[in-house]
Amino acid sequence: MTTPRFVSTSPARLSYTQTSPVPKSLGKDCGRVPAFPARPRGLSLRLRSSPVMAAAAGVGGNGSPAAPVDSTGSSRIGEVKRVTKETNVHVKINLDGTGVADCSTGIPFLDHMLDQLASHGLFDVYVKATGDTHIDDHHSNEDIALAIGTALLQSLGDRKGINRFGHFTAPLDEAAVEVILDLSGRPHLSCGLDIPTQRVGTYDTQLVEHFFQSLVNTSGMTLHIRQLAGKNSHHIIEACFKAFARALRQATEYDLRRHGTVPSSKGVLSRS
Ligand SMILES: [Mn+2]
Repeated sequence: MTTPRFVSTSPARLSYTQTSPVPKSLGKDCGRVPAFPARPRGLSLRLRSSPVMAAAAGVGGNGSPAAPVDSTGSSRIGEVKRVTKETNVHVKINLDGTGVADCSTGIPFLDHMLDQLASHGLFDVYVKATGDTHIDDHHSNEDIALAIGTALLQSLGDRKGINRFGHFTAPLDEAAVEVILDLSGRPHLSCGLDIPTQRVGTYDTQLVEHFFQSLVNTSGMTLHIRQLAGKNSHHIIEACFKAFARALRQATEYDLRRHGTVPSSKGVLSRS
């Protein structure tokens, strides 16, 4: 079965702000605008849509009310390219997507879980990664989660008008997992999973908590995961990702009664 390509719903043109020298290693990506535009390090990429395209977009693709049109008309898309000696990761996330997943991480079970994130969050999730999986999946798992967290941080922008909180409990047969999250800007993870086997397929089940810890650290999210029931490791992890996807969808959707204001009594939601 072929997976449809990531579809970006609205960006009409791209502009780079804050000029700085482009690293030579990334230079070849900077002279053109491919389907997934490279984000050179040190540059801030702004995706803008025209008023016509914003109107055509109508109701938000994630089932939320249409995004309030802000002064910048920014799309809620985050993109990260992360290259180290251990891994090469490219992530793109559209919060207002339609559930399209295009994920190839080198870790088959993680591909399956990221498909859950897209499908149940109604996000468009693009992840391409290569890494030192000949050692084990640790570095790839961690760096992909770090990049997804950074992409979420970017896509959320100033977090104006969103619900901020999300809470969902997902069952999968005998398993049930509850996820509570707050897009507070403050990284915190409490992970109460009790996974009975060391591996699912080739995937080390210790890496589930490490995935969420890494994602929390870069996104600035408070995340509580609680396992209510479960005996089968695959079921427990999949229920966890499904609950996370739905809770994140809820938190990122718009609360129309907020009229585009920041959902904080402090007036600011940031990581600082
Ligand atoms: Mn690590």
